[in-house]
Amino acid sequence: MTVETFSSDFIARLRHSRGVDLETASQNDLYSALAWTVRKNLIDRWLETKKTQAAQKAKVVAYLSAEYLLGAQLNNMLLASGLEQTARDAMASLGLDFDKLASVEVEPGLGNGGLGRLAACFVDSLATLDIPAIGYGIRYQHGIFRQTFVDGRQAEQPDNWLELGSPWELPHPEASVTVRFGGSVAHATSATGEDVATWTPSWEVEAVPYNYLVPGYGTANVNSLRLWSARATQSFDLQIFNSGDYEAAVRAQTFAENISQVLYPEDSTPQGKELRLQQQYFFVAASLRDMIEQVGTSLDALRTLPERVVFQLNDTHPVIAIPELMRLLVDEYSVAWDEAWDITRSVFNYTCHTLLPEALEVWPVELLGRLLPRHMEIIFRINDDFIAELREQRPHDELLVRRMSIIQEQPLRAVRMAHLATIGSTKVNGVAALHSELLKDKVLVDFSNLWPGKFTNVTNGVTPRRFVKLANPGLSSLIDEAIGTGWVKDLSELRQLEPLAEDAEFRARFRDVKYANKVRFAKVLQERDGIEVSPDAIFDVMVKRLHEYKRQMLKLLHVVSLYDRVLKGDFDPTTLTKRVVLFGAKAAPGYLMAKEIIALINAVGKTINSDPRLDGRLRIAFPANYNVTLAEKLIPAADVSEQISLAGKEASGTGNMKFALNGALTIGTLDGANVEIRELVGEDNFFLFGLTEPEVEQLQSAGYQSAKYYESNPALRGAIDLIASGAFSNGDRSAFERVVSDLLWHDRFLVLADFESYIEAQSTLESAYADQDAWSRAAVLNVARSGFFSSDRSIRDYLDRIWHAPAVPLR
Ligand code: 9GP
Repeated sequence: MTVETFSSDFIARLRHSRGVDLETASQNDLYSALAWTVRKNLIDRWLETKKTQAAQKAKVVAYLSAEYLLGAQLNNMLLASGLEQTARDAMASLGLDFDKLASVEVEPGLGNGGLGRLAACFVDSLATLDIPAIGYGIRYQHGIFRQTFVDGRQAEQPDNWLELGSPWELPHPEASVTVRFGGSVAHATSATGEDVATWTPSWEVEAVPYNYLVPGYGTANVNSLRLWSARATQSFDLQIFNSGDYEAAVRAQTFAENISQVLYPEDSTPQGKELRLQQQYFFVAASLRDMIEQVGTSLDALRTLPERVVFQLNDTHPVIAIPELMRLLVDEYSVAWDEAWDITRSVFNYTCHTLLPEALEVWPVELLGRLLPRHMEIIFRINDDFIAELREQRPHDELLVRRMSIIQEQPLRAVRMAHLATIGSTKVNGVAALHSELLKDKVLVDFSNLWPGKFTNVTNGVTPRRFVKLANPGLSSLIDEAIGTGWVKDLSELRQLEPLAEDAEFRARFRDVKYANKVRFAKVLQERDGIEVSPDAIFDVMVKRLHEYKRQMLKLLHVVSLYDRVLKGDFDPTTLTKRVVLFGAKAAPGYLMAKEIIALINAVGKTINSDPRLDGRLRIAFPANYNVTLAEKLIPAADVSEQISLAGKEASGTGNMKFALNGALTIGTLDGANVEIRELVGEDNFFLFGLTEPEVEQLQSAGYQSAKYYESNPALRGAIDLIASGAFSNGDRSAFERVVSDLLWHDRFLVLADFESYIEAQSTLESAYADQDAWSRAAVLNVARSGFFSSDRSIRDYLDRIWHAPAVPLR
């Protein structure tokens, strides 16, 4: 496509679809026309992909995920279509500023954090590897909330990403699927003596599919992401409306459409919980129906399901799909129970993303039975069959039966979704080597004893397209020049950079790129948040969801202890290594302690940033509303990546991978994928500290007392006392009392136990940073040795170990 044809397509779009011309167009008109022009170049490929895959009856990977944290679309689409320069030149030829137009896009934030971003990386890699795949999810009207700070405290604003429409989606209301809820089940016996269940639901909702293009990189293949939006089946009840009760007439509509209103509604209230279960069933029911219709609903076709589709369950959120498929097969298509169960178990696989017991979902039997009565019956039957088999294999072990049952009896009768997922799947995987081991040895140990072959590991990965090629053009060009461009599709090629770590000139150029990225980020931060940071400081970065196990508190105590020592005259502030500690974190709206920690970080930042004694040598920068767009600017600028969760708590982490790939050095514990990062980049190029997982376990079972660490470590005591003294709250000693007393008397995540070791690692890091050339060498080695963390490699592992779905390249 030439610049001229791009420009004329763009103008035509503007006129014909937006009804404006260049003179009258708003920024949104221009952005939309630009997006449409780019999309046009992918549509033929998309249609061709669908046709080819259908003609070959190819096995499809159906990724079921309640979250996709996509990030901005325009640049990625341009990269995939190879039209970046054309689009830029075309806009310039029309007197338009491409970057300004691109900044109009509001990123679809349809995920909370790592899990949703992983799903987005995976669909990118599936498309790049030519694997027939479809991502199924929910088109939330409001994605993750927009975070603001009011007096340093988090406030949540709705995310109106669809306010001006999205040019990237293709709605297909004609392909809507009806999803039913509630009601009751009747049973009869068939002529052959089989139980026949008839579910009479009490309400229903329409699931409207919206397709998003997922173009592969360096291939013609374009896959789909299909997100479902809820719509009332009858927009209002005409009879009620005519009778004048307008409110009642629209109530049903609002009720139904609530389902796809908000990502993860607050689930601390019973109403919120129910809505979340509705969301889960809503999208999996629509997705299964959609998939089955593609395969065919005759008995013969249904029997081929295992050869035609594999469903990957992204965490427990979509696990209700297992009883749903059983219901479809048994109740709707009259497949015998045992055969249906064989089919079901062979098409599902489950990825577990956590080690925190509270993150493994359980649904009260009462709630699930009320919302999905037939599914509850099916779950009971699956459980009965499973327990009968278990009793045969492990007689006289009723404790084991109780532990493994899908139904927990205490403290509330509830369905353990992780057990249902494990029993109903062919393979269960963790997301990093350590995590998969802990899953086998602890979280699901009874199941791994019973079925050792069922458990496997697939270490997470990230897409190099978005997180290196697009986010870090400076580094990308340097790599291209050194080793060619093949790395973008085969990240293991980065290994070829290794010898260049010994090349002083290359190191200097690498350093220049990092510095330029820091300058670029400083500008972004100034414009976006009015925060000033100096590119001459170490950029010490901790960005991730705010959770106690991730230990933002540990990072903060490090800062406070430095400050405390300056206040006490322990050392001369001019000897401090210049450092900006950058935080980015959202707290779940109902997670009060996390919100307290955010307030404390901001309070500490406010005090130290304005203290002339520090002369700007130690600063905290905490931009609100950390999102994918900001990550793409921040990660390439980072010097230090903080991955400091308590060992045994972070399943994997994926930020850690993005930082290493962009040449930041990690300071971290032996947790999640840090273990593999350190192994690969080399222990000299990683700052390790902290207890190991077995040590954590030992300390906790011996009776951990955090106060002992407070008593025995003066630097730690100084930091905690300074917070407690009201130094960061205008003398108000009660302001952060909860945080302080929690650290002293509970400290579930052993912040105090790891403090000393963390401070030591930080001072090793500072000495290392002082030798900039040696630091650059380590940074180059981090890049060169992190190719393993490509999501392309993760997807290949899924294909080899779990999915066995061949690639279908387009001609
Ligand atoms: O907490 C994990 C994180 O460690 C991991 O990188 C990510 C993707 O696998 O999943 C997160 N888990 C969840 O968000 C909920 O289980």
